[in-house]
Amino acid sequence: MSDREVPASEPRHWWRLVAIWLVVSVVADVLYLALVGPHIPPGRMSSTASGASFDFNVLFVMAVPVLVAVWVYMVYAIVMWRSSRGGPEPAGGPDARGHLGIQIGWILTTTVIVLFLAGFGTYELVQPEGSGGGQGPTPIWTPASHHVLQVQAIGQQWKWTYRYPSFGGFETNQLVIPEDTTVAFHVTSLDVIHDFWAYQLGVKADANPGQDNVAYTTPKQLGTFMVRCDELCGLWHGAMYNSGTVVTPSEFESWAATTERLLAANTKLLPPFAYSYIPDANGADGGYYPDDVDPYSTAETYGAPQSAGG
Ligand SMILES: [Cu+2]
Repeated sequence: MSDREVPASEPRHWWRLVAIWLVVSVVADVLYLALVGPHIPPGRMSSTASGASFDFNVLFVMAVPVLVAVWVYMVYAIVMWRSSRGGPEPAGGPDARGHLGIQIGWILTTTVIVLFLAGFGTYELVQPEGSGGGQGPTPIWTPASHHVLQVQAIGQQWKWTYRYPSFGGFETNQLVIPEDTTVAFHVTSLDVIHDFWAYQLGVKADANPGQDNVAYTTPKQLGTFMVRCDELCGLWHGAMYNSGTVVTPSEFESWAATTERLLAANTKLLPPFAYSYIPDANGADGGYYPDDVDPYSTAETYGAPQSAGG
């Protein structure tokens, strides 16, 4: 900014503001990264969770200098140009209108920030393997690993169950997955729209009836994570949650083999594993339950209108 219209006695406000902004921004960003950054949710439990935490930190580190610029200017103006300091009535600073430097600087800075964030955001959305978001039945961004464990997450009012197609398709309400193994969650629903949200894994995918919605992640830490329904799905939506566990690959293999054996009798009563099920409680025309165990099949009053003789 030019000093041409500023009296010689005036301090160089512009350079002072820039210096204060620079120092406060650097200090605030360093403090943020040291004190807050490591604790930003959803944490580091999986590849996709780490990615989400990293993105939050990048956004915050970029936003802080913008916030500081506004606050520094405001505080500086309140202190320097308040009328109780005496002197002549404040008449505003040097002209900004028509100032080519300010115009170019303003447009360049905002353009660079917005374009960088658009590019960065798009890249981060793609890697790794779609960032833990549901990609529909035919994912574009697939894992490099060829050892991918398939786990089906089935939402229904109001609980989650899980099927393991590579272990005979058994169904359980326990979500157990192995560490350091890429997992493909196949998310679907038997009734209304739910949303499978494995919070600490950074995985979130809509559960739609009749749809197979795939989301990938690779667990990186042992422990427990929360699973919540994140789509308002009826009266007990708020109670639709359980937890999952990341165990070592060998613990997983033995858990899965044991559970497959223990549930073998139940698994026989289930429909064969499929990537989605027709959400029809009557069962007679392809619903999730086979006719002989369908809890609704005797009444046949629920669901679509019945044909004659039904
Ligand atoms: Cu739900």
